Amino acid sequence: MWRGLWTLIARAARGPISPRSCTRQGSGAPAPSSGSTIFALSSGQGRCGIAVIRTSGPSSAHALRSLTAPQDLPPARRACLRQLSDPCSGEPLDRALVLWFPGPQSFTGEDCAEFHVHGGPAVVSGVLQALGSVPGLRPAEAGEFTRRAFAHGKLSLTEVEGLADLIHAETEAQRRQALRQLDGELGHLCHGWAEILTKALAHVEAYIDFGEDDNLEEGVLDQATREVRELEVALGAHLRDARRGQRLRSGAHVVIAGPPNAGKSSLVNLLSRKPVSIVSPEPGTTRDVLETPVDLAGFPALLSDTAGLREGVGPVEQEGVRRAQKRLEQADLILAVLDASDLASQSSCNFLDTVVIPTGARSPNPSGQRLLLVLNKSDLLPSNGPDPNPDLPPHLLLSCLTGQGLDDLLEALKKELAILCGDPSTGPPLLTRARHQHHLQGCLDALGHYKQAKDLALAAEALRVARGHLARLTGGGGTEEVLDIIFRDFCVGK
Ligand SMILES: Nc1nc2c(ncn2[C@@H]2O[C@H](COP(=O)(O)OP(=O)(O)O)[C@@H](O)[C@H]2O)c(=O)[nH]1
Ligand SMILES: [Mg+2]
Repeated sequence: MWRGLWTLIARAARGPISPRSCTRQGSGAPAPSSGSTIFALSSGQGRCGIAVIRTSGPSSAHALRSLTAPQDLPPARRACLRQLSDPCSGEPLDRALVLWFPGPQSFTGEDCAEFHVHGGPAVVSGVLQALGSVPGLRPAEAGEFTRRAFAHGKLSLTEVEGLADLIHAETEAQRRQALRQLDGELGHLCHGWAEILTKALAHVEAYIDFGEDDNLEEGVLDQATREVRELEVALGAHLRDARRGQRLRSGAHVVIAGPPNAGKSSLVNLLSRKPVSIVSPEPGTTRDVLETPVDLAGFPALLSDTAGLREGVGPVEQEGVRRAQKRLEQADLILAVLDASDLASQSSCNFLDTVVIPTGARSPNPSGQRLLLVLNKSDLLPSNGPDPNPDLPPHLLLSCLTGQGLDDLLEALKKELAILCGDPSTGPPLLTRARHQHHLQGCLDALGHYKQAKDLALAAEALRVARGHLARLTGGGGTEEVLDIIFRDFCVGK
């Protein structure tokens, strides 16, 4: 290969993204406020066995010495039992474990100290007050520890988002996804893509500078175009999956629908394990859409109970039916409920014809709306007989009254939700935020401009724009505004 090409690769790499360095430099973050040392309670509020208070900044060592005088600093990263006392009055505060993390080997990259104190409110407030009296220390703002970690290149932006998601994770699937993102999987993927773009850019620039030169290896430009095309395919596949990651982060929309009295509200209460909806033998009880967040077989879901779908009712119930239909259109997964002992009724047949059959039970389309058909009140059917409804689309038998069939339903829901949300244990890294989707789409659009570019200068510029989007996804060149939005998710002490 032409020797000068590597020089060009190096030159291209000095552009807006440096594939390896941008995760570790967090160039968009504010410079860590030099001089100030922050402190906060990092464990939850309220009475507890042990509470963790930590500091970060250059005065951490001084703070640790002041509260544990006359003893000196403990060895780095080793827990030591120390008497804590107020540096001004000498008043004993607690006997606590203390830890000393000299920078840069700490969470924030700065000197850090941790005080593992007894969790009573008086102990915690006494230690916080004592820290406040040490010169150079001030209380931390929400998310400030993480922001400093980002500013010192300890975490990339996608890892910061993973950490925020981990703190807020409520279901097993959310926890798995957040941990993967915290481990930097999405960031690594973006860096791999950025490296491909850097190489393609170097090839194009080589052609601009030395196109006429006989020494330039043949097909340099073709190779760049081939790489861009492959990247387009990879980005396109990820973007098609983008809704999955967002569902995993904010919950899939699961809408329970069916004719009146089929047991929809009973099913909502059974799945959410709380009395969300009124259950009554009187048809038309539920009118407004009732929504409740639930953990469904380890996946987050927003479960909606809706009015029974029927015609010829009064204006209030009619409005309920209209709202139910609207919610059905927005559903990721429809749980269609019918009364197994009343399948021949007009309302059951209508529901089958207008909702179940058109949507297609267990639709094979992985990105479209999904549907599970549930025949409730199986306890009213003759026991141990053959399935009384072999002609219906695939369905599950359930009794909300006895709980029979619930395990099978949860298993089916797990499969459906794994398709809708992506499997965080095995699948490719997911795009969990609109921000990720925006930058990948921007990158893809720029690659489109590359292909259409009439001259090589424009083509090179398109590659630089594409690379800029990948850089911003992981935090290089991020604006203050974006960073503020992301760090707002954190609590004080994180
Ligand atoms: N036998 C039997 N009755 C049920 C079952 N599920 C619900 N019901 C009853 O059916 C009636 C209507 O239930 P509800 O949940 O309010 O139905 P909705 O109108 O579809 O929301 C109530 O009297 C429930 O107690 C079931 O599995 N078996
Ligand atoms: Mg109801």
